[in-house]
Amino acid sequence: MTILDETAPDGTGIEPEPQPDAGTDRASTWRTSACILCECNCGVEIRIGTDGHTFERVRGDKAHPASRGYTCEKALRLDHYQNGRGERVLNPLRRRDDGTYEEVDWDTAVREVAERLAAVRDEYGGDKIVYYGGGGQGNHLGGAYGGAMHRGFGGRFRSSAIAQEKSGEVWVNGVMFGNAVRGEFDECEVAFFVGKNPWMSHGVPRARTTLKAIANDDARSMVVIDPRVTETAELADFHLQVSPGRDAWLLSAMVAIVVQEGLSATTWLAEHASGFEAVVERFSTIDIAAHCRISGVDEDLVRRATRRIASASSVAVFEDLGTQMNRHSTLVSYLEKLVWTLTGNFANHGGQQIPSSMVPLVKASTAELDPDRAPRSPVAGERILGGLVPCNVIPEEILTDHPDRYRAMIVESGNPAHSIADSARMREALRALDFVLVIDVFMTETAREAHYVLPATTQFEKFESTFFNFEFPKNVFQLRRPVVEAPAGPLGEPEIHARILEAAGLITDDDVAPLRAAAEVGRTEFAEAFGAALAATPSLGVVAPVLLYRTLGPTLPHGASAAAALWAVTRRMTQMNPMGVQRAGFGDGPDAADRLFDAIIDSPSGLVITDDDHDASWRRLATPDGLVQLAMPELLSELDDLGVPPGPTEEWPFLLSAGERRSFTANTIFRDPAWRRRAGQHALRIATVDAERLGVADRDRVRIVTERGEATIEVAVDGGMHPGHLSLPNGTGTDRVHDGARVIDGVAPNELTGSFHRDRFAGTPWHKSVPARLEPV
Ligand SMILES: Nc1nc2c(c(=O)[nH]1)N[C@H]1C(S)=C(S)[C@@H](COP(=O)(O)OP(=O)(O)OC[C@H]3O[C@@H](n4cnc5c(=O)[nH]c(N)nc54)[C@H](O)[C@@H]3O)O[C@H]1N2
Ligand SMILES: Nc1nc2c(c(=O)[nH]1)N[C@H]1C(S)=C(S)[C@@H](COP(=O)(O)OP(=O)(O)OC[C@H]3O[C@@H](n4cnc5c(=O)[nH]c(N)nc54)[C@H](O)[C@@H]3O)O[C@H]1N2
Ligand code: SF4
Ligand SMILES: [Mo]
Repeated sequence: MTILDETAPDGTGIEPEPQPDAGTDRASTWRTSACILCECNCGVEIRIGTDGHTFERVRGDKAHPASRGYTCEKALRLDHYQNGRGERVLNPLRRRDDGTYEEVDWDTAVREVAERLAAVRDEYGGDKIVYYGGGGQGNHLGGAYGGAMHRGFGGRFRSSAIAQEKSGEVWVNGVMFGNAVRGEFDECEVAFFVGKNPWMSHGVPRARTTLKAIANDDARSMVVIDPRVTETAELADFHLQVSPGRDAWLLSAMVAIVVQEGLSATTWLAEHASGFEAVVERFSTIDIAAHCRISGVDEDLVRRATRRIASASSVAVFEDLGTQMNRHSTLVSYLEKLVWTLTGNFANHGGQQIPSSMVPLVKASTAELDPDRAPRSPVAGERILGGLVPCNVIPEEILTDHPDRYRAMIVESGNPAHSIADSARMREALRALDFVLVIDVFMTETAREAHYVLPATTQFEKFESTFFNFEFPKNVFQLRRPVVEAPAGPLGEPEIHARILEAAGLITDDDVAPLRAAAEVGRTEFAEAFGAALAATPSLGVVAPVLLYRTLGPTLPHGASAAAALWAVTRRMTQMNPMGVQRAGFGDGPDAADRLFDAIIDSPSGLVITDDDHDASWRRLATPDGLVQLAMPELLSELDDLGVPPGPTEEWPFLLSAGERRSFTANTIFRDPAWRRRAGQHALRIATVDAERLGVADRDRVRIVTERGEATIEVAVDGGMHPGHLSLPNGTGTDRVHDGARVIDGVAPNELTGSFHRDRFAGTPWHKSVPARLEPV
């Protein structure tokens, strides 16, 4: 039986401390890894049972440089991922005509997958093969190799969950700073959370410790914009309880207060920013009282919160899904950034920084920022940002007779049939494709629509890491080692992609052999040979990560061949930030990158990869004139007409937030519902006044109806909910086989959402304000 720590609370205010090993000195079985459930990837130690696979205990790893022993309650349940009742796929599966699956051996599967991809490429062009996913919250290494496989077949278009959250912010950050920006929450005087509940969703290292430190310090303050009295809002000095979906009115009022009360950092702006006049002109006419009234927040409170931000020596900010998956999301992202840039909070100690990065996950390219060259999706013509087609557009790009429609999809470590808006339409789109390949650990909602399912090893059976490296000034990276042995059958993603490329003849023995020989001689010889091979055969460049895996990979210590792609990554990073790498202890000169790469492989608990000074943010500011760009004309003119404020109508008296992060939600990473111990984790939150008006009590069941679907669900009456607002958890509604029948646990949020309601700049969905009504059952 699995014994997991039950001591950790869930949002009750007590932070789970790393538990000491209760006297059973079995040090040899504690293995170092990380939690895979959110972008923080806290370092953990896992005690493996004598059976070799059970996670008996999980505790925080004090040696991890970012989490330093911290975990939340979710990490303690990682056994439900590794050994849970999810339907694990152990052998490659091929779909029969009747929709059932048969097991085939790897050679057959790989050969047929390569043939099917090549057939689509040859008939329609490789750009008709779209790639989705490439990593979840804990695994990005596979995506590096998957991207290479996709490009090897001529693929151009890709998407991932990031394109239903961050795209608008990617564009705004790109224009204003030319780079991605993060807050220094450890050091800030004021923390500002916009549509973000870090107590539950984290995103900030050691979130609960950090939030409590701010709350307990009279000299520091927290400002939270959220329609619900969340666990974070309860700790805030200023909770602006906005009416759902009306953040654009609230944040434009805040900017107008800065401008009209003369709170701007004018001296700082004169030196560091351009476009101030245009902003002043636009915001000097905003009717602050009217905007506050529409937003539902008391004007005096808005003014006091804004003055607190303006008077602070530093402000760290995090905007997240509450506004990024909502009305006016790109505009709101811009307004939020104006609040802190106008008040001088960029590149100051404790403020907003541009951290170094291994791989720029959330950054717009130069072409994407150029209106004349900006890439667009082939059918719907939607803007591509951060290299990603907006998730909401994917069904439109398939369900059409447009000649450029996608014909095949590779899904790796993602579950779009569950996570993209309008699941019914997404399933229809998958069924309309000539070919669907899914690479996953489990039989998911998406895998059930695939022609082939290739089984991957779990994240605890292989080397893994993420590129969620956003720390500043010291940035952190961890290459995790396997902690349990893989069962026979599944393979790591690098191996899967290498085999597919080889079966298609896109990497040959002639490509591999000389490089392999050079790698055996030494790193310098390898670097020379690799550079020469790419120069001689430029087409090898697109599959370079897989080539590294096959050549450099086998020479790496500890069996870390999957880390081979990091060799190129660390070289690029060192080239871009030699000072940061040097300050982190890797010296300078031509071998610094190799020292960093070797240190990564030798540091199972993770390490500091770059140590920046505060001027680093200025050096990374990549705008044409080297100044922060305050004016975004397309967005300023949006303020001329914000439209009808969303709110209750006769047909749709509620706005539903479809997908709230709770103590026991973790996207669809756990497919075993048993991991959720607490009652009510599946329930629909409703405000007390609304429940009373409708005559429903806690735990009653209701029917929720939206434009796209309906579901029956238990309610949780919540005094902290804004009237007219409903909230459904994310990650529920996954299916599994129980006693031979398929059962669904909870409501899948995207059975209720639509893909046409989306931001007109970034295509991001309006999941947080879906018009809805409730009916008795
Ligand atoms: N426990 C847990 N943690 C997670 C995850 C998980 O599944 N479970 N997933 C991870 C992932 S992938 C992500 S992207 C992050 C997301 O992290 P968050 O964005 O923090 O998570 P959410 O709960 O989706 O939304 C945040 C808040 O938005 C508020 N909100 C709803 N409507 C509005 C509105 O109209 N205006 C404003 N201002 N706020 C509104 C909600 O009340 C909620 O408190 O969490 C990560 N962490
Ligand atoms: N309505 C609504 N929809 C939402 C959201 C919302 O708030 N509301 N949130 C959105 C957000 S922010 C996100 S991030 C997405 C998340 O949705 P997705 O990005 O689609 O992914 P996950 O649910 O995290 O599932 C990841 C998949 O990876 C698989 N997996 C786990 N480990 C491995 C591995 O080692 N290798 C491989 N190959 N596969 C593995 C898991 O089994 C799972 O199928 O959902 C989005 N959808
Ligand atoms: S869920 Fe996030 S905050 Fe919690 S332990 Fe895992 S990585 Fe850390
Ligand atoms: Mo996410």
